[in-house]
This record gives sequence, structure tokens and C-alpha cells, in this order.
Amino acid sequence: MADFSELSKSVIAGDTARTASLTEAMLNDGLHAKDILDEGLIPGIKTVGKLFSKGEYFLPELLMSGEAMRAALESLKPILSSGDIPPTGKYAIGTVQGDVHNIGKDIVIMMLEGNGWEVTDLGVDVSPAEFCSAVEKNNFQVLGMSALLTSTMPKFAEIINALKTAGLRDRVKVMIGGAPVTQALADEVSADGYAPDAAQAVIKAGQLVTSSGKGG
Ligand code: B1M
Repeated sequence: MADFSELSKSVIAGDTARTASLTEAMLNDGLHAKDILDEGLIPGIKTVGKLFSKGEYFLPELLMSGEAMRAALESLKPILSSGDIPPTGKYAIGTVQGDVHNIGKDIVIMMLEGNGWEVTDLGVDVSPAEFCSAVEKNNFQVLGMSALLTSTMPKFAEIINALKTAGLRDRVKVMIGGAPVTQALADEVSADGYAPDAAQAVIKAGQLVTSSGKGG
């Protein structure tokens, strides 16, 4: 039985070298990338969030643990994003303006790519105009938006309104996600879909293109 708690602890400690080496060792032992993520890395970073909320961790600790996560993701990326399946469609995704959290978005990207999606990463701190421009210039089936801060969640409605104003809303299915995001918010802002995690984001994206007949 793998000891995922050691991996969680190394993320909590913000120990980049140890997080990277434990991740590599687990992969070499034949453990699944998704289990390493779901059982070790994500519980670790969630604990960091809780410590930050309680005032026991400060910004430097948040940064160090974020770095440790990123180092582990480098090792998982080739596995999560490889998949020998036919192309599913084109997906663009970005973190909304005012928000620089990208770990969750990047995991969503890896899982989408692993399931045949051609993904364009619009990056972080993406303005409504940049989202609109991406949709205008490309033939994406799905536009994904991620937000991790309650203060940046209102950007979803702003971006969807900007798409409507630009006459682009019907060109693309819109999905939202991120730790504080809920289905209720998706309904409120008239997004086409919401997913609580990366695995379900892949399922939801597939459902959206199937229901619209926009599959690629
Ligand atoms: Co920040 N941060 N942070 N942070 N940070 C949170 C989000 C926070 C909850 C911590 C806390 O207080 N407990 C809190 C927000 C509170 C709130 O809004 N109510 C917070 C804060 C306050 C801040 C700052 C304001 C701190 C400050 O400066 N005083 C600041 C804001 C900077 C900004 O964006 N303008 C800040 C900065 C940072 C760092 C840069 C240091 C770092 C980010 C590093 C990076 O991303 N490169 C950081 C981190 C690491 C966190 C926590 C600890 C971890 C986030 C994370 O990576 N989670 C976080 C606490 C927490 O989330 N519990 C916290 C793991 C990741 C796998 O989960 O992103 O939820 P998540 O993604 C999941 C799902 O949500 C879903 O799939 C993913 C994989 O399963 N998903 C989607 C995500 N996007 C999706 C899109 C979809 C579908 C599903 O469809 C399109």
C-alpha cells in the first residue's frame, strides 16, 4: 500500500525537491498518476489552504507549496496528457482576470488532453476582452473559465455578457470551475456546464459537445 501521506506532508512542508522525488518514485513503482494526484498532492495543498485560513500559514508558505505542486505536476503531465484516442474537439481555458491560481486549471488541461481534446491555454488573469478575442479567432467547441477567489467569481458573468455583446455566445459552450464554484453559480450566470474536478470536467465537456452536435 503506497504511503500517500508522505507526499501530502511534503506538499504541506513546501518541500519542492522531496515532492518531486516522491512523485517520481511513486510513478516508478507503477502507481497511477491520478491516484498520486487525488490521494497525495491535492489533499496536501488543500491542507495548506486550511492552514492559511486559520492564520497558521502565510503567503510565503502558500507560494512554496504551490511550487512543490508544480514540480510534481511536471512529472505527471506526460502521463495525464497522453492518450491514444481520436481527437475530441477544441477547448480553450483560462483563469479569470484578477486571479493567478493555475494549478487546478493546468490539471484540467492535462486531463482534457489525455482524453483527446486539443487545448489552448489562455493563461491566468485573462480579461473578458481576451476571452472574447480567443473565441472570435478560433473555432473552439468549449470555453472553460477557472476562478479560485470569491472576489473573482463575478468575472464569469462579466465574460459571458461580453461574449453576448460581441455576438459570440452561441459559437461556444461555456464551462466554469474552481474550488469556490458551484452548479448554482453556473445556473445563475447561464454557463452551459460546471465540474467540481478535472475528471468530471472531461465528462462534462464531452456531454456538451455531444448535446450540441459540435464534436470535432
Ligand atoms: Co491562494 N487562495 N491566494 N494562492 N490558494 C486560495 C484559493 C484560498 C481558498 C486559501 C484560503 O484562504 N484558504 C484563498 C481564497 C479565499 C477566497 O477567495 N474566499 C486564497 C487567497 C486569499 C489568495 C491571495 C489573495 C493571498 C494573498 O495575496 N493574501 C492570493 C491571490 C492572488 C491572485 O490570484 N490575485 C493567493 C495566491 C496564491 C499563490 C499564488 C501563492 C498560490 C497559487 C499558485 C498557483 O496556482 N500557481 C495559492 C494557492 C496554492 C492556494 C491554495 C492553497 C491551493 C489552490 C490549489 O492549487 N488547489 C488555495 C486553497 C484551496 O484551494 N483549498 C488558495 C489545488 C487544485 C488542484 O484545486 O484549483 O480547486 P483547484 O482545481 C480543481 C477543481 O476546482 C477543478 O479541477 C481542479 C482539479 O481537480 N477546477 C475546474 C479548477 N478549474 C476548473 C475549471 C473547470 C472545471 C473544473 O472548467 C472550466
